[in-house]
Amino acid sequence: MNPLPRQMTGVTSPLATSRGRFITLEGGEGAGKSTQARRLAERLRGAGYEVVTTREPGGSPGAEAIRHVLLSGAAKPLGAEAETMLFAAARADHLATTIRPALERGAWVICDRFADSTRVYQGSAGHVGQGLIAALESVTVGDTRPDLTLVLDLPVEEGLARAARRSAGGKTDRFESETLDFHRRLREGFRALVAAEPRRCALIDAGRDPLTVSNAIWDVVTDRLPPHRNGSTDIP
Ligand code: T5A
Repeated sequence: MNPLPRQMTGVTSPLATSRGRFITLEGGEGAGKSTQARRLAERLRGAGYEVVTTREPGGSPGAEAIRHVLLSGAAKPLGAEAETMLFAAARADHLATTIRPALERGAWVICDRFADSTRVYQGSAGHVGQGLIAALESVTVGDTRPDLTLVLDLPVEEGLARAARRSAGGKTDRFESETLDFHRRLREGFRALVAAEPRRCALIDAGRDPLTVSNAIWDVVTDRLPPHRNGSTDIP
């Protein structure tokens, strides 16, 4: 589980006068997104940036309330389309309350899951029509699209085993308890997303140890989001 969004204040950002950068982490269950979001935030903070770490569903008080409804399974009887609309409602509040204000003041936002999770969980794996998903994304996300999406990829069985070890035999949530076939469709869906949008997305081999994965992520971030075009200092 992710911690609730943390916000660093009082740190001077080298990009304080321009829009911040928006990085999302995506992937199947237990891929290591929360672990890597924390590590990336630490490195960016070490470089002097204000960083907001957040997550979906959730990331604002209203969206956290909707998260509970979704992940407890309470919304499942309403059907996949209704769940999709609830994810969108949570996202709209999260964007308005947390993400856009942070980007506007020049902070870097690192978000554990975002709209691609809806495309893949509800769309590719859950069979909700792409028309509904695209319409909701257009209304909620608008032009607040991620600058970079890191897709953490590893075999389904390994991800589920990690998630199970982390919950130590505790209850699985609404999506963890889906079939193996559903989780395989998720992996294929995320890989297809990277193939379709290679400029925005990067596939990260998440089957390696956490330090190796975080070094690979750092290489992608420094390569794709060089800060010097704003006249600020390089990320070391
Ligand atoms: N969802 C979400 C949708 O269906 N549609 C949507 O639009 C959105 C936004 C969210 C659920 O909602 C669904 C997807 C999800 O099912 P969640 O509780 O936020 O649920 O869970 P997840 O996002 O799936 O995150 P997890 O916590 O399950 O996995 P993470 O964050 O990928 O993994 P992490 O970092 O917590 O690591 C899991 C375990 O593995 C270890 C960690 O220490 C931890 O114990 N680990 C490693 N072990 C070995 N090697 C490594 N490299 C490791 N990295 C981490």
